[in-house]
Amino acid sequence: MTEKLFQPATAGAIAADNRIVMAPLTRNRADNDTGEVAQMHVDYYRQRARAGIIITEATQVSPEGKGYIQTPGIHTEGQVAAWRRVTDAVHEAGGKIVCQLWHVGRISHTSLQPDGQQPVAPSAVNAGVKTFTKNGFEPTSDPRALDLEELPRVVGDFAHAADMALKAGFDGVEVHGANGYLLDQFLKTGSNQRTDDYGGSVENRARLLLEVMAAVTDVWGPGRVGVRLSPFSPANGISDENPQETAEYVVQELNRFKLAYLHLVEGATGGSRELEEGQSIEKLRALFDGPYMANNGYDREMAIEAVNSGEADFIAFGKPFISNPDLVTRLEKNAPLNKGDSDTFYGGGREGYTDYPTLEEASEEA
Ligand code: 8OZ
Repeated sequence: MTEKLFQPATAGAIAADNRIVMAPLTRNRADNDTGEVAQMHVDYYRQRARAGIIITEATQVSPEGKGYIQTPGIHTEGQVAAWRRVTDAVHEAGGKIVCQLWHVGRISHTSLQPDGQQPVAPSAVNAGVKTFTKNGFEPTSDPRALDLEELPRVVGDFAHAADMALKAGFDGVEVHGANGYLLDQFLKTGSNQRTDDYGGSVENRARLLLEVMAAVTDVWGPGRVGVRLSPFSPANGISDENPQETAEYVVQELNRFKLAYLHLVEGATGGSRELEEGQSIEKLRALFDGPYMANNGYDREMAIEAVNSGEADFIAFGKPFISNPDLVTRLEKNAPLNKGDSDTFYGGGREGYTDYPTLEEASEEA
């Protein structure tokens, strides 16, 4: 019998051939000056088109939203034309692809910002982490707090990027509300010390995210917008006094947008799945009306079980998709997986990017 994981399903208006999703993966191979993707990106995503849905690597919505070298953007005509080649290739191969819309907030460096300005954040509090610049790993620069009057412009940047993603031929967009970037910085108490309508209560801390969701769903309509959150992750220096309460409020509010899916990083991003007392993914999932996409450390068995039991509708795999272009086939056949080389995860060229063998290629070599 074919497990449910390998059967078609819909994420809102997005019809997927199976429930295996390629998670968003930052790979730092775009042109650093233009933020455009290249031919190797076309090949990389095409190779992975058997995923039910591909979520692109995090893609900045504006020059200010950039926080690492060589990450792509989706705010210029050139970037749209470059991404169009990717979406065409994935569609020709029978796949679906959504663009992850990203603003890094304080996780940046002056050398990556327009005119060498300070990165922006809810409050002028350094995350105390590192980012990668042309000089390698460097501490994040001290951010400045966004003025209240600037927030509509930030929402507008997300709306503009959403519109550009539509023009680039994507099947939808995912708002990056996770991992300690701008929208998460607003959500969580450790990074948000504002005393205006965007800080303090959970209603206020969630306001920017919800305004962004409203603006982006206005562009795309129902069933084409997803959101990724990491309620319990300490990624990028994030902390919250009551993460369960924060997430419960947000998830309930998200129901009004008729989203394609809710995507949660379960536990610490790329790390432990363990939660603390009082923290519950099941409770969050139960509060959400639409499809649920689970992520973080799933293997084949866990994924099959989570989908069979109805705990999750989709499972997003990250690292396994880096080293296994044909991950869906390998999971179907319960075949062994290639190991990934972490030295080539971030930056570089085709090595460790488009040269991992499929099962078929591996057997030809043998
Ligand atoms: C790894 C390195 C740089 C950025 C995330 C966009 O964690 C990222 C990211 C991951 O969401």
